Amino acid sequence: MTHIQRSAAELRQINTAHHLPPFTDYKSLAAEGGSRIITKADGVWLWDSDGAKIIDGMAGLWCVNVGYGRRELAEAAHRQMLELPYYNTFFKTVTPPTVELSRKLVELTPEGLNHVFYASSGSEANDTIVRMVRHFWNLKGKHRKKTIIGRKYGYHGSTMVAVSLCGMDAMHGQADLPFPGFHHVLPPYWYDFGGDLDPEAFGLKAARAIEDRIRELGADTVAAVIAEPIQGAGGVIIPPASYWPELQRICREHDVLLIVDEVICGFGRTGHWFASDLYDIKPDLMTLAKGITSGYVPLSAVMVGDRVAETLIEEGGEFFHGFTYSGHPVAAAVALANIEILEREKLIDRVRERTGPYLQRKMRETFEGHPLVGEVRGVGFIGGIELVADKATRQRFPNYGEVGTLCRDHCFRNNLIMRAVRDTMVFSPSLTMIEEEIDELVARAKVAIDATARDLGRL
Ligand code: PXG
Repeated sequence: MTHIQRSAAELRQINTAHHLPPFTDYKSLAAEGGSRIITKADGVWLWDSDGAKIIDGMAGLWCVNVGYGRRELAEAAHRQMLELPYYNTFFKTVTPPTVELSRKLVELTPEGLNHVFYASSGSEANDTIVRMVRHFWNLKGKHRKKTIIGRKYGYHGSTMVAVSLCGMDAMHGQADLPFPGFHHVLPPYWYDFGGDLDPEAFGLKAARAIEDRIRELGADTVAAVIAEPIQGAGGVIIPPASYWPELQRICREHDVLLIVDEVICGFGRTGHWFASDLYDIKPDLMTLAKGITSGYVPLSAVMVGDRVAETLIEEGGEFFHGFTYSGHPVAAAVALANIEILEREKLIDRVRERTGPYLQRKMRETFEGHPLVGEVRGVGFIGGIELVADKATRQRFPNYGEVGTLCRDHCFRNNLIMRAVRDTMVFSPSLTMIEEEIDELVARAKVAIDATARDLGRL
């Protein structure tokens, strides 16, 4: 150990004094006594500095797909660091693990995605895509094709361009964003926006909101649509079956590129390698991060479809874009070892065929009749639970978001990690979670949701 051993109280005090963590209200965190200190992890379990054992219902931040404590990943990093800890891919050089990973990603991702551009985070990958898309249409002589359309509650990262892609008003407000040329339309969120329509009719309506915007702006000015197959950070918004076929038709008809952000959905989250496999999506560009290394080291990738790649290669000249760590050999070695685990242990098949249906069934059985719960939805190892004032009318509580936070705090106190997105409780555990652990996850969620209902006088 190279770092000094300190007491938890001391760590908390220093942290509060000097660290500005992401998405945090600093004053209220300090008032609450600072951050909880996570000290170790194994499988789907975390431990904090008080020795509490916590079940992780979120796989970190939707990323630790193969679970914690994998020696193989540590060893892959260790081996690569000793052999070649770093070399760049800028000036006509590359490293073997990076080459191997490119081949593997092309093999795993949907047909037609045959090239990879590397970065270190989902945000950087999405920034890269915007640069690439603009370059592409410029090369095609369509200099007016610049606008990108996303959806409300879409999440694509935190850099200036990634925030512009996001449909998050609070994020926009703090930074005078989005930049011009970034639009956001109705998400396929039947529960909040479906009104009297049945889900399939609403799915068509949501897809056509994109078409309406394309028509309004003129297809000759719209470069691309960006969408998560299932909106994760926006509240696990699962589109009706009618949505994706219609959205793909619209992109094709108006000659608008389709960017599919698989940062959360990729690498098995839905019980398929990619949600594009589940929904039969043929993207022009695809964003990968998180599960690509199960979060053990930072890595992201842009999968580039043949249409864009061929133009960049044949007509593009030098692409003036890249990061010091694009194609980092240690990250690539860890990604390869991670993919090997997913394949060897058949974790994705297990989620699709056995543990995913078990998790979804348990959640439904436990919560569908609950007085506070309006809907339980999910696929594979991702899902959401809607907390509502009135189940029949889908009426929200006043101060939308407060009840979710209340419930999230009950989870936290009960040694369960579940995220609240507004008043939707979301779960996304490691793909390694087995039935006994699922039972524990659901039991603790029940304690938290019951406690929330009691606070509100509903139980
Ligand atoms: N796209 C999607 C779909 C994401 O979910 C990003 C891009 C950005 O990736 P980076 O690596 O730049 O963070 C994400 C990230 C949350 C939460 O609280 C979700 C994310 C990140 C942090 C918190 O749900 N998703």
